[in-house]
Amino acid sequence: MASVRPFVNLVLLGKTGHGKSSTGNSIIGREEAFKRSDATVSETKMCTLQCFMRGDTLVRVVDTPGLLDTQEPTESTLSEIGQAMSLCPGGFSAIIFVMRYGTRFTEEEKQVFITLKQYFGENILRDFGVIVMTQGDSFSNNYCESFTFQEWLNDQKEKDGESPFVQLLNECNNRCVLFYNRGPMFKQLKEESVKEMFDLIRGEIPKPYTSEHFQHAKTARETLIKNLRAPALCAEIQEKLSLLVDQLNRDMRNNVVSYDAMTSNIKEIEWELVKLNDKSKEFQSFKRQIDGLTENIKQMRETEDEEKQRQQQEQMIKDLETMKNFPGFVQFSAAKFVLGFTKVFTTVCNYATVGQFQDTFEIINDRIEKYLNEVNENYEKYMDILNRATLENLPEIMYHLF
Ligand SMILES: Nc1nc2c(ncn2[C@@H]2O[C@H](COP(=O)(O)OP(=O)(O)OP(=O)(O)O)[C@@H](O)[C@H]2O)c(=O)[nH]1
Ligand SMILES: [Mg+2]
Repeated sequence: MASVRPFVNLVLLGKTGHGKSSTGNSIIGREEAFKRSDATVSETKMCTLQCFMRGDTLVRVVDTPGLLDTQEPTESTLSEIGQAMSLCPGGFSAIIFVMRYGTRFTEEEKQVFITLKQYFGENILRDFGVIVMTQGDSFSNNYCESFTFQEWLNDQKEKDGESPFVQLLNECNNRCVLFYNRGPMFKQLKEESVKEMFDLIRGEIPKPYTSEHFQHAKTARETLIKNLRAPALCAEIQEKLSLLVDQLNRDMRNNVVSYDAMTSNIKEIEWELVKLNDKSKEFQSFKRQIDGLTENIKQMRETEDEEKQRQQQEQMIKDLETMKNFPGFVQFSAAKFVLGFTKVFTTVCNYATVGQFQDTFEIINDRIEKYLNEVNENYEKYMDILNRATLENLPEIMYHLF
C-alpha cells in the first residue's frame, strides 16, 4: 500500500525555455502561476514557490532558473537552485527534469546531469529523478496516435542504447512522462499526464531527498564550485604572477630587488591557489611557476649574501693590513704610563715654575697624547674586526694580525 504523504515537494529543473514554468502551471492547474516566456534567455531568474492542495496533500512546486543558458550552469544559477531546498521543508519528493520533446539530446546536455549529480549527490536521478518531456502536442501531431509514448521510449532504446538520452532515461529508472502544457484541445491529456506523474512519484519514490542528502554531497559540490570559479580565478592568478615577474626583472636591472616583498607577494598568490581544485592542471601549472620563482629568488638572495660576505672579508683584510704597522697592547700601556708620569712632572714643574722643564714636558705630553689617540682609533677598529669574526674567517684574521 502506498504511504500517506502530508506533502509533495517538487523542484523543476532543466534547460532554459524547455517548459519548466509551463509544466509548473500544468501541475498546479493555473495558467499564470509561474511566468512562462518565449524568449531564449532564461525568464525565470530566481526560485519561485507555488503551493496548492491536491486532495488532502499539500503540494509545493519550485520553479528554478534555466540551466545551460550558455555552456555550463553558472555558480550563481546553481546556488539559486540550492535555495530551492530552503523553500521545501521536508526535502524534495522528486526532482522533475524538464526537457522539450524533439530536441536533440547531446553530450553537452548530458553535462547538465553530471553537474546536477555533483551538486545534489550521485544518486539524485536514480532515487529522485523524473523526466517530464514537454510538447506532447508536437508528439501527438507527429505520430497521430499510431505510436504511444512508451513505444517511442522503447524505440529510442532499441535504436541506440548508449545515446545520451537513453543513458539519462536509465539513470532515472525509466521514469518519464509526456506533458501537454499547451492548447485547449489537450486539456484532458494534460490532466492525465499530471496524474501519471503524481502516481509515478507515489509508487516509485518512497522517501524525499532531504538536507542530509544535500549535506552528504558537500565535498563534490565544493569541487564543482571550485571548477566553475576556476577560469576567472586562473586569469587573475596568471595576471598577478606576470606582474611579479615583470617587477622582479625591473628590480634586477636597477639592482634593488626587495626579497622580502617578493616573498610575501608569492605567499599571497599561493593562498589564492587554495581556491582552485588541487587536482586541476591549472593548479599544477601555477604551483610549478610559483616554485620556480621562489627557487630563483632564493638563489639570487644567497648569491647576494655571499657577495656581501666576500666584500666584508675584503674590507676586514684591508683594515688589518693598515693596522699591522701600529704598536700592540704593551706599547699602548707603556705610553699611557709615560703620559701619566710626564703629566705629574708638568704639574710639579708648573708649581715650581721651572720654565725650561715645563716646556719640555708639555711637548712630550702633546706627542704622547697624539700617539695614544692614533693607537686608540686603531684599537677600536681592531675590536670591531674581532666582533665581526666568525668561525670561518677567524684563522684568516689571526694570520693577518700576527
Ligand atoms: N507547444 C508547446 N509549447 C510549450 C509546451 N510547454 C512549454 N511550451 C512553450 O515553451 C516556451 C517556454 O516555456 P517556459 O515554460 O517559459 O520555459 P522555461 O523552461 O520556464 O524557461 P525559462 O524560465 O526562461 O528558463 C513557451 O513559449 C511555452 O508556451 C508544450 O507542452 N507545448
Ligand atoms: Mg521559466
